[in-house]
Amino acid sequence: MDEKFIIASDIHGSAFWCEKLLAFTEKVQPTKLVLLGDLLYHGPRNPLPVGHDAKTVFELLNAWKEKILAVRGNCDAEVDQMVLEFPVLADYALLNAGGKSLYLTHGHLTGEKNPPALSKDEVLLNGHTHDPVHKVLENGILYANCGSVALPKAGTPHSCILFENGEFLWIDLETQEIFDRVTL
Ligand SMILES: [Mn+2]
Repeated sequence: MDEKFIIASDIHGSAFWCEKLLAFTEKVQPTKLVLLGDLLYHGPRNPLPVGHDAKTVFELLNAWKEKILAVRGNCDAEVDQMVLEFPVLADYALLNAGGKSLYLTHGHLTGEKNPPALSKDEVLLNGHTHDPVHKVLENGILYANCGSVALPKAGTPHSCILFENGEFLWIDLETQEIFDRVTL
């Protein structure tokens, strides 16, 4: 089982934090870089993130287009697809990871409080809340949130998930250290 995935979300146009994510991606060389939405815009509810530069972010991401699997966030618009060279407008995607099926979606359509109908060998993956957590939901499925690359919820690290050897590892993008983990 040597497949590796990086799962990240909510870059919100920060070139500074996008570069941190891509430096980690360069080091890990994953099979896929999964992006769970909110790529280029900060959105009216958020402050401007450090290093906000949407044009640089789309150029940085386009350099990784062959590796990227992306879904749409609530801040992502049709015009973004005109500059991004990989599909970004799907509401969800499925990815097989070590015999489990990952249901990938941003979180504003289906999430922890209104999960899609999934079976026990599926995992619900979200961004959107900027809160890096995992828990087993009432319906028995594992819910995991990769947190935000650029605008983490107060007290949480700038983060992404690394899937490796059947585990989700939460990575602090400032230090590249693991701060949480769960076995699938
Ligand atoms: Mn969002």
